[in-house]
Amino acid sequence: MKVSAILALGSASAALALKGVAPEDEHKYQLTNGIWKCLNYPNIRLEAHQLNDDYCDCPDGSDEPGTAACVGIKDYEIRKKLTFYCANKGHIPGRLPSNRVNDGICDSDLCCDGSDEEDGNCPNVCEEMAADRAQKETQLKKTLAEGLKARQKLLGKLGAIQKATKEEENTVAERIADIKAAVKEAEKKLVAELERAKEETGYEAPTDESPLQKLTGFLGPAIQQKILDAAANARLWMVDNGLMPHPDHTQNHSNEPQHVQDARDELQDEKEELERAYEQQKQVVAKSKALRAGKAPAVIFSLQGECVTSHIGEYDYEVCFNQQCHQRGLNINVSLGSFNAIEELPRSADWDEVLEGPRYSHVMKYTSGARCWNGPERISNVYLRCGAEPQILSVSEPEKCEYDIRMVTPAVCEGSVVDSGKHDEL
Ligand code: MAN
Repeated sequence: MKVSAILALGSASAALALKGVAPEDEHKYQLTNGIWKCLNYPNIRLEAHQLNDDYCDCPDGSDEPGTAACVGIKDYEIRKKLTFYCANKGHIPGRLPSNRVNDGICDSDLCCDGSDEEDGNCPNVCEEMAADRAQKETQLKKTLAEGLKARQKLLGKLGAIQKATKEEENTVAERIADIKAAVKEAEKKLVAELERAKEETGYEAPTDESPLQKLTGFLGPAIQQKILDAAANARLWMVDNGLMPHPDHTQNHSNEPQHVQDARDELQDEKEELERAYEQQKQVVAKSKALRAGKAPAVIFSLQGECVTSHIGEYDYEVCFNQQCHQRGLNINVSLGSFNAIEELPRSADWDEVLEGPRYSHVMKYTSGARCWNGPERISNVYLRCGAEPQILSVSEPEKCEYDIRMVTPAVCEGSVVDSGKHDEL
């Protein structure tokens, strides 16, 4: 039997230094008067030589932290927790599932010190791995720093867009005030022309009071106005959509003198101009709000209309920010969806930024693309990670006509650089 324990003699309670045990668990491996008890089965009492002796004594596997002797335990919940700790001196400590201990394979990625196999069977490659990681860490810092710099430029652009949008908002508000004044003027002019026509020819215009006006007269001016506005909007919408003839064509002003008709047309034109200005104001205010929303989505706004293209597999793929994605090939040119939303992705514990590069932090969702033959409309999820140079890295189609596009953009670079555990604010 192999005893891989070092006994600190001279006291009733002695610490064991066992292979495969992490420093934070060492306190669990103490001998009291020469006896150690299984961690979850204190009635099973063992002597030092029975620990890591390649024979499983404890039903929880706790007597074999450094061997694979307990990997046959039937209870999966217990079995999956059996791990082997590698100190990996000079590099990052690792944990290996116990069934990979002493299996004849050097698991250098997790155990660079070779301690997972019999002594001498696996080389210690921790120094090389540490050097490689340090180099990758420098690369990561460089990528993030360059990405942040590129993002800064976008922020400058965003600032300009925000400023222009604010100015547009002011211009539209001024325009609305001007048009309102013009509507008032046109109303006065129409009244004056009607009076002139009455004096000159005795012409009486038909009353403007609509049945709805008559019906709502008792409600008071504020509520009545609200109802009349809603009705006017509904009328406008129906006229715009061809469901109703233009009001000018329905009112009977056929025997009206030309100068009154001209004044009436002028008023109508001003009113229509006012409707268009209100519509424009609605759009500008919505854009302004989206820009104020902040962070990545707002920066992506500043990329509006910019496209990134890559040839992958048999197709060219194009992602346009806030617009559409396309797939083009010999006999194909289809939309993979129109921009619909951008969402933040949760941090994944499995993603090692040093080895794998910046994590994917956002996903842009594109929906309602070209219909798939005999299937649904194409949709795309565009995953974004930080980098200075916009680039499509890969495209896959996990489900028919559903595309996962992975790409790099400075828009999602965040304001700090990871440096072996600590953060440098830039
Ligand atoms: C084209 C491409 C493919 C897609 C098929 C579906 O060939 O858009 O990506 O899977 O159509 O018929």
